Amino acid sequence: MSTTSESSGTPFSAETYFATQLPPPNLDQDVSRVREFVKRQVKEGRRVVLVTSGGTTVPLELNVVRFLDNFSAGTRGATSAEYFLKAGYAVIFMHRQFSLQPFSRHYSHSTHPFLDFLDVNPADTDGHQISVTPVEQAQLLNVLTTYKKVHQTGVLHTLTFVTVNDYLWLLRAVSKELSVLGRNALFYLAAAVSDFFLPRQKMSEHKIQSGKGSLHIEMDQVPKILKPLVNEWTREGFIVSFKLETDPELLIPKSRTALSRYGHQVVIGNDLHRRKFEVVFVSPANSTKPLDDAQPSNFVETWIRIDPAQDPAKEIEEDIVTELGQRHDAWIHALGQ
Ligand code: PAZ
Repeated sequence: MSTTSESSGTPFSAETYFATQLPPPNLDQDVSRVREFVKRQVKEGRRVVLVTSGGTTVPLELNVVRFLDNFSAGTRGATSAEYFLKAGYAVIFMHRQFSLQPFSRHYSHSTHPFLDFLDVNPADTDGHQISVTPVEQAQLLNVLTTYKKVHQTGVLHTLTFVTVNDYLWLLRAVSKELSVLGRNALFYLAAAVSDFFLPRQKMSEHKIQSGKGSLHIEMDQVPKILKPLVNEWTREGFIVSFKLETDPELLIPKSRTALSRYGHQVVIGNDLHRRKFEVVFVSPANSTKPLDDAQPSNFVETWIRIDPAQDPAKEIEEDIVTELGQRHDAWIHALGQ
């Protein structure tokens, strides 16, 4: 693998990153479709939420055979997108290719494969009539009806990424497009984005060969993208980021640090093993004061919990989206004064 001095030691700034790493090939096309979508939503008076979802890969070779990945299945993003649609938002769903998507997530090939509940009508000797197993009918009808309605009204737009590089370029471009919405834009950044990457200048062109003993790879830090998102790309949008930790002790301190560093509105902290039934909203206690993350009184924490034993069908994203809808409302009205 070749090395350059581009990044040794000093982390990439967002500016250096975009000056040295190549955009994904479909970027212009993706952006013009987003522009059309946003234009229509503005005309029809809807709020728009950008939901990012799923994990990013970090390729190790230019002709990529191997890559690093993470655990995210995209459940949080896909589920939340459905509740945002229900709450009247138009949704730009920016997700990792092949991760879960709104509506089809109910029929994931690994947890609920649809072939298992389709039957060939026994009276149909040609085998041309397919029916849905009775126990599945009510839910399928419900999901299908909402799905069709969402597509007819044109309130869901889907974009895909694979690598962390695709993600960063898309996020920057889409957030600039959303800036025309001002305070009516909401950013819900639930994707699990790699903190480290291999700049293309350091990548091997071809498949890394074995036979030379162990493999040592030094990765660079992915630039902290929330800062330019808040300060440059989209000024008035309501920005919600997620913080995932595995040590519960770190959840609140790290969420506070993110808020004071980037100056956005909410960090939703979640523990890897408890994320499906417990999250914490961390936000500034007083939005006009500069935040010092060493001062707990500068922050407010609000826990949202559900009890799966009481109601197995309940999804925590429903409560997350309700809470955010109210906060976004308050944000719009506070800025309007
Ligand atoms: O995709 P999923 O439902 O399996 O997991 C969701 C999540 C834990 C990735 C998300 O809630 C989150 O915390 N995203 C941000 C992760 C981070 O970069 O800290």
